[in-house]
Amino acid sequence: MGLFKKIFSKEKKEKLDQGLEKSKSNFFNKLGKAVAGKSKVDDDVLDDLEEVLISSDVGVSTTIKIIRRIEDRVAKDKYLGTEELNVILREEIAALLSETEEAEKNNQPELGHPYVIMVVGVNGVGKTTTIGKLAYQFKKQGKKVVLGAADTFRAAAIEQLEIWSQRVDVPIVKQKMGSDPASVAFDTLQSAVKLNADVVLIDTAGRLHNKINLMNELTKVKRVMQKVVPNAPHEVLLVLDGSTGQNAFEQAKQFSAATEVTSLAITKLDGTAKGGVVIGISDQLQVPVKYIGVGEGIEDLQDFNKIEFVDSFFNQ
Ligand SMILES: Nc1nc2c(ncn2[C@@H]2O[C@H](COP(=O)(O)OP(=O)(O)OP(=O)(O)O)[C@@H](O)[C@H]2O)c(=O)[nH]1
Ligand SMILES: [Mg+2]
Repeated sequence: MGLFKKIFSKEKKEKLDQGLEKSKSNFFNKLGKAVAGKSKVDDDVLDDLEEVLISSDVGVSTTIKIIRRIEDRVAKDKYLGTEELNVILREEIAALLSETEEAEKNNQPELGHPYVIMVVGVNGVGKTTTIGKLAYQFKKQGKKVVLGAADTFRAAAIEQLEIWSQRVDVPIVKQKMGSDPASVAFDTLQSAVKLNADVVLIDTAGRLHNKINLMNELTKVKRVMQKVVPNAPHEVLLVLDGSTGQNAFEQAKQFSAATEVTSLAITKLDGTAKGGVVIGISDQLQVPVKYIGVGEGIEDLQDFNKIEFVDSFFNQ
C-alpha cells in the first residue's frame, strides 16, 4: 500500500508538472528577459517581476502582496541575487497561500447520506467531464455513485453524461431534453436514496448570459432536492476553465456572489499558459480550490494542494 501510494503520487506529480509546463515556460521566459544582465534583485527587477506576475494571470492584488513580501526580504537580506528569484518566489507564494483563510474543504461524503454535489459553471468549462472523473474517483474508493442529468438544455449534454456513466459503470437518472432540471434532480435523489447511494453528482446547464434565470433555476433545483434529502446539496462545486485566465476569476466572483458556492474546480490547466490564475484565485477567494483538471483523461483530475502546486510551478 505504502509503495503503491508513492508510485501513484510520483505519477500525479509528473502529470501536474507536465500540465503546468506551458504556464511555467511562459513565466520563466518572461522572468528571464526581465532579469537579463542583472545580478541583484533591485527596484527595476521588482517592477519587471510585477509585470511578469500580472501578465501570467496571477491577478493584481495577489501580485502586489507577493511583491511586498519580496521587498521585505530584499530589505532584510541586503544582497539577493536574481538567480535565487525562483526559489524566493516559491517560498513567498507558498507562505502567502498558507495564510489564506478559507472555508474548510468539506471532503467527507460522511457529512450526508447520500452526499449530494451539485456541479455548476458556465458553458464548456468542463462540468460534465469533471463529474465523470469524480464519479470514477469515488467509485474507486468503493463508494456507490449516482449521476443526475439535470442539464436538460441540450440532448447532447444528457448523452455525454450517459457515456461517462457507462465508462465508470455507475447509474444515471435522466429525463428527456427540455424537461425540468429540478424534476430530474428530484428523481435522482429519490433513486439514490432507494439505492442507498453514497454520492450523488448533479450536472447542470451553464447559461450565465441570463444570470437571473440561471440563479433562479439553481435555487429551484436546490429547493426541490431538499424535499428528498433535507440538507442537500452538501456541496456546490463551481467549475472554472483555467485557460480563460482572468475570465475564470470573474466568473468565480460573480457566481459566488449570486449563489452559495462551496468549492471550486479549475480545469484545462494542461495546454494553457494561464495556470497562474490558480494562485490568484486561491489567494483571493474564500471558497477553496478543491480540484484541478490537468487533462481530458479519466485520471486527470487531482485534489488541489497549494504547496504542491506552487512547488511545481516554480520548480525550474
Ligand atoms: N485539456 C483538458 N480538457 C478538458 C479538461 N476538462 C474538460 N476538458 C474538455 O473541455 C471540453 C468541455 O467539457 P465539458 O465537460 O463538456 O464541459 P461542460 O461544462 O459540461 O459544458 P456544457 O455542458 O456545454 O456547459 C471537453 O472537450 C472536455 O474534454 C481538462 O482538465 N483538460
Ligand atoms: Mg456539460
